[in-house]
Amino acid sequence: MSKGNYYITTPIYYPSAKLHIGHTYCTVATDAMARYKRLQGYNVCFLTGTDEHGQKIEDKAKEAGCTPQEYVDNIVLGEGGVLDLWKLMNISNDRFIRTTDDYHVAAIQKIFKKMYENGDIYKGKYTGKYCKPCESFWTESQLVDGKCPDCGREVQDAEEEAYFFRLSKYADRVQDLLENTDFLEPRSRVHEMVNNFIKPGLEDLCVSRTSFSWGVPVDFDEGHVVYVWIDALFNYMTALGFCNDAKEGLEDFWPADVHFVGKEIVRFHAIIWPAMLMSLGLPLPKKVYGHGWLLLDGGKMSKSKGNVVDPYILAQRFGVDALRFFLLRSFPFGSDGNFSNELLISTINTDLANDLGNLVSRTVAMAQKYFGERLPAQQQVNIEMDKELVEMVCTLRDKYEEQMEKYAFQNALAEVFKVISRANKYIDENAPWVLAKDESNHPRLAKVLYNLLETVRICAGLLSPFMPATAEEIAKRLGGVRMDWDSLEDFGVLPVQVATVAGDALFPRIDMEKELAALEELSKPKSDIEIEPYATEHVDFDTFCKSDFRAVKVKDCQPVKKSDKLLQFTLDDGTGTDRQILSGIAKFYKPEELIGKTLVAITNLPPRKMMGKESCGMLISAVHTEKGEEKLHLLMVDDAIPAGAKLC
Ligand code: ME8
Repeated sequence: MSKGNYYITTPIYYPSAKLHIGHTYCTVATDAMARYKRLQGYNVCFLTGTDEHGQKIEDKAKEAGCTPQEYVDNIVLGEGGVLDLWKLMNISNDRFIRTTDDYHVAAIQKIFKKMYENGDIYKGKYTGKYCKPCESFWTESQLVDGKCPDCGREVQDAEEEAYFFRLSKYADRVQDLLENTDFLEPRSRVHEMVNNFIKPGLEDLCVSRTSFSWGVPVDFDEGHVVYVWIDALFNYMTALGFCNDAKEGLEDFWPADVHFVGKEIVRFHAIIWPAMLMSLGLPLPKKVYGHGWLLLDGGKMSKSKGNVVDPYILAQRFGVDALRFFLLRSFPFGSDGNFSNELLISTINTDLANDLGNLVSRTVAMAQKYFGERLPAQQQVNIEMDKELVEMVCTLRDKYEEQMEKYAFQNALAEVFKVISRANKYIDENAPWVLAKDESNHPRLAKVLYNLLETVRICAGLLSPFMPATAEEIAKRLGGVRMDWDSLEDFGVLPVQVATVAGDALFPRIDMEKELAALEELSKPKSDIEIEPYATEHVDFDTFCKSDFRAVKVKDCQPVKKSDKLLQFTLDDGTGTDRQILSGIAKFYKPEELIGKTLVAITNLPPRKMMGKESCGMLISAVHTEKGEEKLHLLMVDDAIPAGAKLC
């Protein structure tokens, strides 16, 4: 019987670049919590997704020479993208939302209109500062040394007609919510919100933009797109069918039990989100938990700083469960933690190879060696020296639960590992190898091994939210035993004649020095010159032949107004009619250098609009990175080749 419904969410990620270990951290934590709640018997809905609108994405797509939709599709669905990463990390989300999903876009338009109609959104003029990377507006007084208070980067002046949300109207209610309830945790984040944002005076929030178009259009005022945070925050409800019929579950799962969010986005979740829900008269989520950051060399990981850690490499070298475990075992969830390869390897060696791995292999190996496949039925009853271990195991589930309910993953795991250490000590105290020598001690030996196997069962069950594949493997080695929640409080669930199955070491010990050297080698660029990885997927010959490559001669080349990336080419393609192609290569060439050159173009791509101009094809260039800098050379061919010659 279900204990009830439980709704948990991660932030939805910006697919502006590949995700790194910092993003993985939050998703793994949410997954562990979701699995724990399922283990307890709740009917869980775990939502994650991607937040795909905004200027940052529009800019990135332009840079990459594709549409924003193509750009996000590649990062979300492409090889090594967001979905692949969550699959690799064994993330058990029940739903995945993309803010470009039609149902979400239509729902956001309805929500925006509702707030406009109830008077909480009004039209005004926006003047202030805008941080492009964070997609955040700031007032002068909120800046720190004139820079963005979140990321410390330069901000730009911005002025435009815009819609505003009456955030100020909800200041008192939000302050009361934060100060007088457990809505926001850890508690330290409450003081930060109240002192830094509410007490200085909460201003109305600018909630539409006209300077870019990659967003949800305001359907009653052309040219405006909805501010990306409004679009993003409501994902938690549209994914359950709020303002749409495509999804369902609102009645079962709203209000959410908890939103896990990184500390820099607590402001959006603990002030703006409840205020908007209040405006619509909707129930508030029960909790927002602001976790800390994984730091590298004391700073936040970011693509622009070049200090991101690749979860694919770590998972491939150390295993998915080891990586999941490390993330939640090593850092208190509510605070920042310093990531290092040394810490990762030493955690795996100490906790997983030495403590857990050893306990499992020694216990199973001894059971097999002394008794074969099954323990004998004849076993001594527990004696005084078993008491401490058995008591620790019997009370473990409660202690673990107490910590898990506080999202104190590190402490919950510490409780389990106290028991694992105690069990290893119990082996030494009882010296089964000595008991084995004398047949009359075999009932005692069987009891010792039973106690150990039962300890392993309960520990593995409680570790299952963190290391699901490992827990499953351990269950197999204990003869496919039960590890449901009720059974994790009961010592003695294993059948007396438990059947064991031998296997390889769960976590082989890692040679720290060798591994650090290997990781160092992997992180070095191979040479000054880096080339794109080769495609691994074959393209069939007929498909390839459909691409129409032609020699084209540059008749004219001009910069495109308001774009520092695009050049506009007028080309002779041998047909007698000029062909226009736009190419994002202004950084690499001056227009006049190219006039008269013979280039190669693919000519049968569908025409595309860029900066309002049509582009009919694409020029082919060679690209590589040199000393970290992107280089590009247009493919130029012999001028003797006539315009229109087909390349095949
Ligand atoms: O903020 N350590 O998306 P995002 C820990 N789209 N957590 C980290 C981290 C690190 N080094 N780096 C990033 C957004 N994160 C919005 C959310 S929700 C309605 C919209 C966490 O992809 C970060 O703190 O920039 C945030 O919680 C999450 O990854 C997504 O970040």
